Amino acid sequence: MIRSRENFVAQLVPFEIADEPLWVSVLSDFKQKDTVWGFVPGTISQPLVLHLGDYNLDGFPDALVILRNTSGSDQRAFLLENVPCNIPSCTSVGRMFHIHWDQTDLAGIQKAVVAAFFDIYEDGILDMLILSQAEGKDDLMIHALKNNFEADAYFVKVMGK
Ligand SMILES: [Ca+2]
Ligand SMILES: [Ca+2]
Repeated sequence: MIRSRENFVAQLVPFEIADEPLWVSVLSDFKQKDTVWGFVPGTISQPLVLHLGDYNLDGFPDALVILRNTSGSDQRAFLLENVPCNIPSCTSVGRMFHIHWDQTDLAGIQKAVVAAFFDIYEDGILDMLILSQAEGKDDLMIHALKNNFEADAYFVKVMGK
């Protein structure tokens, strides 16, 4: 049975926390100097995805997302840091996302299509994996970026038998 996309999204929401759905804007500033970025419209084969992970170990989940330059064809991965709310729309939840525009390693990867957190050296600090697709090529390229964040924290890995 083929379901419509709207139905599929509705089924992913298990319950409402209020009588009316509560929507809070936690990301509103998409402007980098004179350039405006926006989410890449999702498709069935490549849906719009936020990959979550606490890259700076402050206890709040951050996110990686692919954004497209609204006035050009540039498409890049951006790191969204979970920070205290400083805009009126998110005061009820206290947190918001701030886009790291100055992340030069991510900015150097053109035509990014997927970005996710992954702990490459298994040291407890999340690194990043980015897939990009060069113009006119079918094959994807994978980029691994090591997170230089130095955490003053201990990391314990527990493995089951
Ligand atoms: Ca965090
Ligand atoms: Ca790591």
